[in-house]
Amino acid sequence: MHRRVFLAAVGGGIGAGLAGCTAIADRTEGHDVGMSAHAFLPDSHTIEAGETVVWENTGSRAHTITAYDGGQPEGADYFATGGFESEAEATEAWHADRAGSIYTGDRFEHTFEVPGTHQYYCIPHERGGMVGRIVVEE
Ligand SMILES: [Cu+2]
Repeated sequence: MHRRVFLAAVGGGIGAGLAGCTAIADRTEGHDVGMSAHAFLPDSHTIEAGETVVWENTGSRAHTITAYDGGQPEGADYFATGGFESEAEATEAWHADRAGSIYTGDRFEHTFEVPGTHQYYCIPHERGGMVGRIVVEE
């Protein structure tokens, strides 16, 4: 029964590595930002306001996508894997039990409504330079 519901929900998804993320089942063209061992690929990605960015962990290590509290335009929604509502909440949860980690093939998406530069990082690999930004144009 449960399986049947799941299959119905992803019916149009044509097996594009969508495990655990049925919300983007209709998106078949792939991700916008991938990940290597310690980098977002690309580290800067430009979209227009109202567009959705899809990240996919295309590397072999676990990563996070964690917005910098102070690195968002005024009025922008906070975003982070794990659904946390602030950078402090995200980092505390990650240090406690690695909450917010995404693994190989996992995806995360966020819709950006506010123009400006949105800066984010990967908690375990920030020191190695794993930082990125989404530039949202009007
Ligand atoms: Cu990482």
